[in-house]
Amino acid sequence: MRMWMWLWWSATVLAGTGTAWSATTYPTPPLPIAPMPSASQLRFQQREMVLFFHFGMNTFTDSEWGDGRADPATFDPARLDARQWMRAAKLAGFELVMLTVKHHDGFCLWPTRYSDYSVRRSPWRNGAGDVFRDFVTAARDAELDVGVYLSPWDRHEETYGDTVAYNEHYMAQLRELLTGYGPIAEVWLDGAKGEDAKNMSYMYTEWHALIHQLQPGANIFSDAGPDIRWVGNEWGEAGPTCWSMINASALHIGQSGDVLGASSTADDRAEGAGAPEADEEMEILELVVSGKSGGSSIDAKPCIAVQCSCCGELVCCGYLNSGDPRGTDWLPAECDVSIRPGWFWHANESPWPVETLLDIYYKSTGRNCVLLLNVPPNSSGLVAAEDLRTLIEFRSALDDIFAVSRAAAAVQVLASSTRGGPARSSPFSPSHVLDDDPSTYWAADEGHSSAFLSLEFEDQIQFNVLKLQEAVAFGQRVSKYSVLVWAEGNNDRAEGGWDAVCHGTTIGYKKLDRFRVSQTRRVRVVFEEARGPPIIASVGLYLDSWSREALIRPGQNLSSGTFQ
Ligand code: FUL
Repeated sequence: MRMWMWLWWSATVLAGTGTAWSATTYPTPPLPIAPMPSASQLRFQQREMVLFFHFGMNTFTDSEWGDGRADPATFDPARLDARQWMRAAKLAGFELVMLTVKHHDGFCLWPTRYSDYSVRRSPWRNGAGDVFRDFVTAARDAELDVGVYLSPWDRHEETYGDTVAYNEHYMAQLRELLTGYGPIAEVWLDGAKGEDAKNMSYMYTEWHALIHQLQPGANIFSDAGPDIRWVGNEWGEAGPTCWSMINASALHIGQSGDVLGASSTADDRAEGAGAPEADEEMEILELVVSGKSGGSSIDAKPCIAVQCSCCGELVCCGYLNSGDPRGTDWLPAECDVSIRPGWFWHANESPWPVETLLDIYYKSTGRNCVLLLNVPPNSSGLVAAEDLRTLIEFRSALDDIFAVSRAAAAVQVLASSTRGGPARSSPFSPSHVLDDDPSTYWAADEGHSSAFLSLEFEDQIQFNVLKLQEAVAFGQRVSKYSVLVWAEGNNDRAEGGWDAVCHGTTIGYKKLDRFRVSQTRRVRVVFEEARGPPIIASVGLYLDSWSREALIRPGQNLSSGTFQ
């Protein structure tokens, strides 16, 4: 090709359709802002929900914290069928299931060589059974990943209290579980122990190293990571501001009272972590879990409740709960909560209504966290029929709300700026927020920490839920945004104008905001503040007819009635 023809061709293509880039001009992806998630942490957040099974001696003794003295003969789940548990998990749309193989009472659901207090001494299958083996086999058959909860606090084991001996014991049990049952995706290290527990130190550094050595793909949960952090309460609620970053060195396992964060000063928190400004710190209450959790002193973990400056709702606001925009560690939070008042099955308890589960979902998965929902099998060894019904209804509600995004009908997506612009030809074009591909995204141009996206529709659309997702592989960025809808001109307002329906702080992997039903042809999300140019993977608009208006709390300061 002659030189002039080549120049003409490249000028036409690059300026015209813009779909062809030469190797030297193709725009690079933006630089990430540290800290960044690991591959297994990203995978963890993409699951969005995990199903927890609390099952053990407590199931038969009607207790929550067994004292380790119940007779092994008491454990006899006549109809135990882990395949039924997995059917429940599949029907409800879970991908990861986790079992309490040893709770605080020390009774082991697998025939461990290191304790005489296990299924081996029970009448169940004449002592030849292994609940964890059944669990893992059924999970693999159902193509579900497996997690394991092994309580550090052990009220039966006689070495408990002797630091060297008990750490050897605990690590020997970890080895059995992590080498004998195939891949394990999550290991749950519960920080809970009673006030009467013998004093001793857990060798966390060695535990963590051993787990990662034996199961490199596993995420380790504890109050303080190293891969997943606790959210700071057991009713499944993250803070309305929730960063995946935190300073892990400020967290202390088992001392969850550290809700304000040891390393941050009050000024730091007011500025960044979503804590209220000093003059708004009007209502600081000690919240004791009631209703949703076990109801005994075990769950009376304190949380500082404050009135949200955005929506007026009383919200939990602690360091674990909110994370830290200046945190040096990527440690996304997991929100544990039970479908019933107790963690273990009790004949006189029933599951929460589906509206409550939905509310929990919005406040956990919808606030940049993973929901860890506990469904305790009963003393026959099956998921109770009413729990199964609730799970199925929960799934129907989620499918009903989120199956169709009204945003998909947008005829145009405009952005204030686009990396590698102009928008239409950039690989980071705003239209990527509407595709279902989490690996594509819109990136605002370099230097633009505030930016906006506008979705334009041919016909009026109705919605009351907004979904935003950042491409968190590049670090979590947005710290303040508003959602505006266009109101057409009318008698009061000839020209029409933008109305705010919702103000938010952080976004992260997934943020869901609920508000009163809006009807409009134009929706604008204004990213007001961020740690760098916003990078948005997805925007969705949905109509939720399940959430009850009754869940709206008093004190809202937006005319349109934000209630998230
Ligand atoms: C707590 C434990 O004390 C409860 O019994 C339950 O296992 C819950 C998930 O963690 O800390």
